[in-house]
Amino acid sequence: MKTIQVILYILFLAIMVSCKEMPKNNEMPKKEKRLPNIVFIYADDLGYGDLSAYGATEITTPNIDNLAISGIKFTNGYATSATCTPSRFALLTGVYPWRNKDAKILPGTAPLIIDTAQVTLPKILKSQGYKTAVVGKWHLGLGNGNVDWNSHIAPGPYEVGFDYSYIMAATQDRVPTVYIKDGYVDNLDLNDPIEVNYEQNFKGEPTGTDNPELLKMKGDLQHSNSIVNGVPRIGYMTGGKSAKWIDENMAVTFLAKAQNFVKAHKKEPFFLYYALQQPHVPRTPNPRFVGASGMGPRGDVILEADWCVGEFLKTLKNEGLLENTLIIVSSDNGPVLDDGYEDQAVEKLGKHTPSGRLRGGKYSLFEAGTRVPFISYWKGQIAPGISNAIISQVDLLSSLSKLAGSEVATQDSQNLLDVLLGKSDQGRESLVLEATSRTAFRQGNWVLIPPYDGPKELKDKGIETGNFKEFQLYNLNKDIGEQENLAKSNLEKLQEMMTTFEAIRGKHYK
Ligand code: NG6
Ligand code: CA
Repeated sequence: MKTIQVILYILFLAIMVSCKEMPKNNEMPKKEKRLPNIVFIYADDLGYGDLSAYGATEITTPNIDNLAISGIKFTNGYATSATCTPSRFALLTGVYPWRNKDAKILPGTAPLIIDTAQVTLPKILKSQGYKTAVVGKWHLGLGNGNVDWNSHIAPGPYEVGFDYSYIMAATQDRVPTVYIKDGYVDNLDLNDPIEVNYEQNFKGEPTGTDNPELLKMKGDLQHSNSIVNGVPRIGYMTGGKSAKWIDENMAVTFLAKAQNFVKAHKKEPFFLYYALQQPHVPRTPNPRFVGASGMGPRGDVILEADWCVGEFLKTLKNEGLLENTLIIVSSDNGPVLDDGYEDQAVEKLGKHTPSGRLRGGKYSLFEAGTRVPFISYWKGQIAPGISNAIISQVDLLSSLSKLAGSEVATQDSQNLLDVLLGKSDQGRESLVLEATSRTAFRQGNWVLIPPYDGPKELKDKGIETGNFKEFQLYNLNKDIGEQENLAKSNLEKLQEMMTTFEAIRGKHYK
């Protein structure tokens, strides 16, 4: 049996080698066209109305604006979900997040929620010869359920398809508050091992609840566990002193890693997933951005994020990579003001409208939960324009695979490469939207939101979740702010949409 396998393997190798040599023997060898680099820049909680290119007047984001103006600004670009983990899951797998019951906001100790055998965007690109990297926020779980933070942490980004990773495990407001480089906590002193627990504190460790005198920023009850750099977090942690991040330096830390990666791999096609931490809480601008927006920390970190994009673009330009790099900028979910810390996001908002003209925000089934800034830019290849085509981040798997010369279709991910490159405005016909494990449905210019309860804790905080005891139906063409519920007056449309929605989602979608 074994000998047969060996012979087959040798045969296979021989065929592979001869195939590789073939072009040399051709009379007219084709000049190999280099595949374009792909950079996906993903903001965290950036709203549809948070950029000046998308209509903000109280804040100016020149660097991202420049991409939107010189590239394509999508007005109907969507994250798949109104929170982080599910959106990131869909982005990397091309699968709607509601198909995976674990694709919910995860604690820092959660296991990896992507099956390591699953097709992913970085795996496809890698198989096409790309060097792949993720820098920034991960929030898709790590390990198999019982991570030892002091040794190799796996499975994680590498097993999902990233050659290089420099990440934070979950969110900036959750422990562990350390960077993880290629599966190892960066700068860890093994004599000061890290332990993490989301249930109970470690003996002698101060918490936000018990030691308010140590805080430079106050958190609500959920954000009042371990204190790191004067900021109380979700979850408890002990040890790892030398490895703890300094929040105010996080932006430049990730930026430098992103820049170094593209510099190191400029000679081969690369895919960089650059996952910015802003403007998620805790909002901790570097001193040079403190006060820059006049809007408090939330505005300041949006300016900081915009600066990071500008600096990163300079690197691409200086390395001569701009003409061969497709850049996509988007956000993982809509905006939120008060998300657990007293940082004056509400008080200092002034006339700024983070959701633009859309209703709702993060956690919401209304449009602003999932409709986000969505920009594609490729110098010399994409003609500037505005696209109203419906496109979702779940489509990037098929679309970018196509760009890299591979045709991979999943049940949910549509190949919209031509839309992304501005060659077509035929986007999706319909799209399932998700927020806190509930789903709504957009079809053409109509949105259907089935009746749902709760989540009460969000409603109590004044968050417009979009959940209501009756059906909601909106015509976005006439009512982009989703004010006039047409469910009762247009039963026919409601019925038609319910049928299509249930065909995708199943009858037991609740
Ligand atoms: C919520 C947190 C919120 C934020 C969010 C994750 C509470 C009360 N709120 O549970 O502060 O961390 O999770 O945001 O704990 S996301 O953008 O990563 O989905
Ligand atoms: Ca988010």
